Amino acid sequence: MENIEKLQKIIDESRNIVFFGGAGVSTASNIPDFRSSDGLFQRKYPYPAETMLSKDFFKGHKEEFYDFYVNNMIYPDARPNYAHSGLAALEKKGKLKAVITQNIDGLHQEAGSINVLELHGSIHRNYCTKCRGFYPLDYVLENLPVPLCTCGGVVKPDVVLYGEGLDTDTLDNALKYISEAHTLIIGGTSLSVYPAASLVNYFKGTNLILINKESTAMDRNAGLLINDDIDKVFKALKI
Ligand code: CNA
Repeated sequence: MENIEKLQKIIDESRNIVFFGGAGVSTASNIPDFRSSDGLFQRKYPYPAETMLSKDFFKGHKEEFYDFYVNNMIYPDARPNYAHSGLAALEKKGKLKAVITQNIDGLHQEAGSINVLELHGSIHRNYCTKCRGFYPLDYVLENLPVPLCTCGGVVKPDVVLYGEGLDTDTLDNALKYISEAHTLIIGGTSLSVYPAASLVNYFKGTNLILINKESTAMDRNAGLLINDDIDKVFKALKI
């Protein structure tokens, strides 16, 4: 309980908070992460998950890609949890300036967050690889095994696949928010996917808070380290 009180005090006193998060933010919404003991990387498939979610695999095995992607990355029934709604409430109060996420599930926006920087894209945006026509998630789900555009081109999720680069404007924007933040809350991320994870090194503010179930490479830099469920932590806060 002592840690929650410390976190509450920091949040109460901060006016420029930035959140940097990952898949662990959504596990309480029943979306598995990659690296936990019950995460996606533990499941058995013909190829490793990183291969099946790569740019080259999409190019050469579209049907297998979509089968894996839809069955493992899309959870249409998932709803935001206390972490998502707490962060949205902090933004509404003017305390939180940005949510920077590696997640692609859109749950921060569903909870009401406005300034969400999606480093790895979103399952909710899909574009034709030929004419750049836009398609929502429903179109993809209704047009399997491989969704095609009306022009005949293949529709691709606006998700950063392994082997693809991140959007430079989103990266620059994220870097700006982190380097100007007074308080950085890092949560639900193994901090092992680059270049996204390296962004947290640009923080030069006062309070570095880390909320994660397992240890990470940043643990020793954290002013406040909470090894717990981020959903539970936000549920206990008064926002
Ligand atoms: P990861 O490498 O799977 O790490 C997740 C981390 O969260 C682990 O260290 C866990 O210990 C921790 N964790 C899990 N549940 C909780 C919880 N309830 N409270 C606190 N900590 C928890 O995931 P990262 O995000 O670090 O890796 C980046 C990948 C994962 C990105 O490319 C994402 O696109 C990708 N991903 C996203 C989603 C999603 O959008 N919801 C789901 C699965 C994977």
